[in-house]
Amino acid sequence: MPAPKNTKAVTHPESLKEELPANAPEKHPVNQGLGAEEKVRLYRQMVRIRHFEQRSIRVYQQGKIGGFLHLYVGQEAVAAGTISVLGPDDHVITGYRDHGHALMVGMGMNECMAELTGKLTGCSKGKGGSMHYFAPDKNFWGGHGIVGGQAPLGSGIAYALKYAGKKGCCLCYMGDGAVNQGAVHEAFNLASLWDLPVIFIIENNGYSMGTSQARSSALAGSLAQRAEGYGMAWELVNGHDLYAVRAATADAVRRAHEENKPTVMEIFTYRYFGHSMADPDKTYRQKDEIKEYREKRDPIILWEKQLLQEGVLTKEVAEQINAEAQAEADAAAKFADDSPFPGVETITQDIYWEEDNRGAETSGRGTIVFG
Ligand SMILES: Cc1ncc(C[n+]2csc(CCOP(=O)(O)OP(=O)(O)O)c2C)c(N)n1
Ligand SMILES: [Mg+2]
Repeated sequence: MPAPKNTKAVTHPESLKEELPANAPEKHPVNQGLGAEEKVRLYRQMVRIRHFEQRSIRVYQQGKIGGFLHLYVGQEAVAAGTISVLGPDDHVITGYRDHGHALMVGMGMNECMAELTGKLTGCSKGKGGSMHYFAPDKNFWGGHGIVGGQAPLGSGIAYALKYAGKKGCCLCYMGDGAVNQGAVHEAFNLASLWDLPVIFIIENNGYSMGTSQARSSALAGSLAQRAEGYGMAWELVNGHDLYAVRAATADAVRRAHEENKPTVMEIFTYRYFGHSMADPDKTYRQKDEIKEYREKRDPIILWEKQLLQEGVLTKEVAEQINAEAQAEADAAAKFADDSPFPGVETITQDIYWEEDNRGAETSGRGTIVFG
């Protein structure tokens, strides 16, 4: 059967040009307060994500990664912009396209690369792979393979924060396809009903695997607008503009911290590679569309231009940051190569907490997490 025509797919980039409000996000207090060093740090963080991803492609091609590999290239400003405004009691949970978030919360390239290759030194001891990065010590709760499955968990984390009396929130990321899952709507409902400090972030990259948003989602205006049905605040955000992402996130975090209210943010972004490395990406979108994003809307190029213009970055420093990130990713690939696989005796470990901690008190474990 021939691949269905995908003529409506380009409505996604068009919506960016025409519909997003130009509200001078660079003037938002969260951006006005950014020093030169922090701006360059954000650049470095996005560049590190990109080099990590590009290096992981080679590792995959060398046959060292079993299972899926979902790349974040093109979406870097979403993780960088949102996570960079968080405080110590704010938490993060996401789906399987999780490498960018993991590096942003402070996980190291070594533990992430080793996890991709199933090594014992990986963040999940080599048992989770690409889709299951975890770092509870960094308030990072995965890494989930079931589309939309993280939405009820994100609401649960927000519930726990409120219950524990913390002034914190949970950023709960999902794709544009995930918003059609029943579990997401159950999570929306309870988040609003119980006034939970959760921020649902739809990373709208225009596609769910090989299906464009136009072919999969019924909507009045936008995916985020569905929040209206639940009485929740919502916002559309240009995901190629770091200032815009930070400004919108800061508003949502304030709403969560001060009012215990949820928000739905729909951030328009784009992935340059296929859904996963198993997706040859030849049938459902035009090469020109990818080219246009790479050339005109690349979040890293745009941020670099911005910083050059502001005089806080030079071409030489940008090149040095790129070279360092590449070297760091190379070193991580070597670290993964040199690390051992988990032994067969570990196969029954880390399945159930209670099994690994027999006799230990299981009630009140939330206090360990949030205490
Ligand atoms: C419940 C469930 N249904 C189907 C799948 C298979 N699947 C994996 S990713 C995906 C597409 C999701 O797309 P989107 O939510 O837009 O996220 P993106 O991959 O673009 O980040 C599907 C259908 C799954 N993992 N879980
Ligand atoms: Mg998508």
